[in-house]
Amino acid sequence: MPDEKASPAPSEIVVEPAWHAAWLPDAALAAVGRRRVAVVGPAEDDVLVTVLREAERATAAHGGDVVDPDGAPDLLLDARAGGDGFRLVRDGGRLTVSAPTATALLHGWFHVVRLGEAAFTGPDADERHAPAFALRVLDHWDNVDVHPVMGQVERGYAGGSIFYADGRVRDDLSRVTAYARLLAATGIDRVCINNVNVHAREARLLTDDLPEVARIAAALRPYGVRTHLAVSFAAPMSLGGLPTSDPLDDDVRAWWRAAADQVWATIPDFGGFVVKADSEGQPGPFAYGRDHADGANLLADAVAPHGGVVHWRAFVYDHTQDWRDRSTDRARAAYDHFAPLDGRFADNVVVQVKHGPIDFQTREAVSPVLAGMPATRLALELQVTQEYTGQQRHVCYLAPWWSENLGFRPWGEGGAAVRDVVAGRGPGASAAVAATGSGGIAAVSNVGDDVFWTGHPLAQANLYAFGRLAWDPTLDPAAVLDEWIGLTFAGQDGAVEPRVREVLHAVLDASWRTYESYTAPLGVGFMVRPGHHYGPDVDGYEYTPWGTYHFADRDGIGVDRTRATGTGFTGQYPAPWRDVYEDLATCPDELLLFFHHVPYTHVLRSGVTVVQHVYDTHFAGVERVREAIAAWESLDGRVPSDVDARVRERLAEQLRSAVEWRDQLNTYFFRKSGIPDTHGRTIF
Ligand code: GCV
Repeated sequence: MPDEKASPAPSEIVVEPAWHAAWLPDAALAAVGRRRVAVVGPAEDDVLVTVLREAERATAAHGGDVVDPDGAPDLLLDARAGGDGFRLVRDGGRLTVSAPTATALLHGWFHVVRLGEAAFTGPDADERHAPAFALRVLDHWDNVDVHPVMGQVERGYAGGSIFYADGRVRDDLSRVTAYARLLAATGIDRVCINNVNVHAREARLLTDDLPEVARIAAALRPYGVRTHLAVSFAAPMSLGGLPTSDPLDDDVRAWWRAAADQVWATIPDFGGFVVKADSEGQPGPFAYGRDHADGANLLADAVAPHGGVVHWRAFVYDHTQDWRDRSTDRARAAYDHFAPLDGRFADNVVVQVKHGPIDFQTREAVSPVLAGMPATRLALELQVTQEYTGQQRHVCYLAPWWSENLGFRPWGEGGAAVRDVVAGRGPGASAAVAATGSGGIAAVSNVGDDVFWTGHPLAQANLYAFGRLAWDPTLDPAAVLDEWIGLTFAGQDGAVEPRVREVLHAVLDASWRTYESYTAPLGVGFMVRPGHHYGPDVDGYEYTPWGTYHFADRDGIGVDRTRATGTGFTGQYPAPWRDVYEDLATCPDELLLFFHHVPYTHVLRSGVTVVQHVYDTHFAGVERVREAIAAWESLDGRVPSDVDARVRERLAEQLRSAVEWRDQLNTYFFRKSGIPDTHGRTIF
C-alpha cells in the first residue's frame, strides 16, 4: 500500500505550462501510477499503444512500473476479450480490465483512474461497463475563417479554435490530441470538427481540404475519437458546379457518393456528416419542394457503403416570422416538420433534436419530437457551450438540467424516459431503431484555445459531466461533480482537500437554479440581448422576426400554447403531459409562462403571485451569487493561483451581471404591472 500523505501545499500542485490539465493532472493518476501495470493486446493498434503510453506516463510519475503480464501486475489491461464495453474484475489485490477493443480498454483505464485507490482496495468484484448510447458526439461550431459576426468559434466563450487559426488547420495539433485524451477519459468518442453553419471556406473541408481534415483525424485517433464533418446541403452546387442540389437529381446523388468515397479513401475511420438544413439561412431540400427525409436519405445513401452515419438536425423553424402573427409558434416547428416523416429516414440517419423546442434555454419544456418518432433514430442535442446560460462568465453547472431532460418521461410515471428513447428503447420503437441502439446524444462543445480550455475554469465541469452522462445518463449530477473535483483538484498524493471539495460543491451544485432565478422567469425564456445573447433585455426579441416572444403587457405575461385558446403546442405531447401542460392547475410552475399567458396576480402552486415570484427569485438569486463568492474566497490559497485568479475575475462579472438582471427584470415588471414588492425592497 502506498503511504498516506497529507495534501500538498498549493505551491506543489502542478499546472501544465501550455494549457491547464483539466481533469487529468498527473496527480489524478497517482493511485494507478503507483502500481505494477501490464498491457496486452494487438501491438499494432494505435489506441493500444496509447494505453501503454498512458501506463508508462502514470507509473513514471508516481513510482510504479510497467511489467510483463507474467510479472504479477496489480493491474492487467487486456484488449483481447469479447463482449461490449469493458469488464473489471477485482480478485484479491489484483485488478484485471479486459475489453474487445483497444478503445474500450482505454475507457476502462480511465475508469480505473477515476476510481483512484478504491479501484485496488475495494471488495472483490466482477463488473461489466458499457456506454448507454452507441453514439456520443461533441459538435464544434468552429469556423476555419474568423466569421465577421460570429468569430472563430460561433457561440464560443473560450478564445479561438483548437483546430484552426489564420484561416487554416493549425500546424501543431498536439492540443487536439490532448483534447481527445480528456474526451476519452469521459467516454466521448466522436467529434464534429466544424460549424453546422457551413460558410464558403468551411464547405471546402469536404473536398480540397481533406488532407488537412485527415491530419485532425490523426490527432484525435490515438484516443479512439472519430472525426465527423458538418457539410452544406448546397455543396453539389458550391463545390461541384452542378446547377442544382435537388436530392432526387441523379447527378446530385452521384456527386455525394463520389464525395463520400473520397472522404473514406482519405480517412478510413471517418464517422459521418452533420447537417443543418433549411434553418437560419442554411440551404436545404425545401428549395426543391422536397422534404427532410429526401434530404437526409440522399446523404445516407452516399455514406452507407462506408458504414457512415448522417446526423440531420431537427432545428428547423421560420426565423422570418411576423411578431404580429400570434398563430405561428416556433415551439411547434420541429414536430410539425419532422413527426410526419417518421419511418421514412434511412437506418443510418440520426435525427438530432435539441432538448427543448425553442433553443437551449435555461428552462424550457422537453421537445415533443423525442416522443413522436418511434420509427426514427433520434439523438438528444444539448449545449455545453453556455450561449444562454452565462457564456462561461457565470458559474452554471448544467448537469442537473441535462439530467432532468434525460430522465423526462414523455408517457408519464412508469413510462420510458428520453434516455431510453435515444437508446432505441422507446415505446413502439421500430426493429431498426431498436437494433441500432438509436441515435444517442450530441452536444455543442464549450472548448477553445483558452489556457483553461473553457474560459471559466469551473465550466470544465460541464464538459466532463456531458461525457459522463453520455456514458451513463442515470448518474447523479452531484456524484459526477464529485468525480470531476476529485480528479481536477487532486493533490500530489491523488487526494483532494475536504474544504476544496466542499466549496466546489457549494459553488456549483445548485448554480443552474441560481442562474435561472435571476434571469428569465418561469420558463418564458430569452429576454437576452439580441445577437450575442449575454445580459438582460426583456423586450430585446419581442418585436423581431425570431419567434421568441413573451407577450408581456400591463396585465400579464406568457405564451398561450394550449389547444383551447393558444397555438395548440400542448397537443404535440402524448398523455399525460398534453393535459398536464394544458391545464393551469396542473402545469408545473417552472414552465408556467412557457405554456400559459397569465395575469401578474396569478397565484403559483408555490403560493405566491407571478410578479412576486419574479421579485423574490431575482433578489434571492443575487444573494446566492454573493454566497458563492464568499465560499470561493474562503478557499484562500487552497487552489492553484492561476485558477483562483480566473475564477475570482469571472465571479465578479457574474455578480455585476446578476445585479443588472435583477434590477432590469424587477423594474420592468414593476413598471408594467404597477404592483409593488410585498417586502418593500428597492426596485428602480
Ligand atoms: C450554429 C442558435 C444559435 C446559433 C446556432 C443555432 C443552431 O440559434 O444562436 O448560433 O447556429 O442555434 O443550433 O444551429
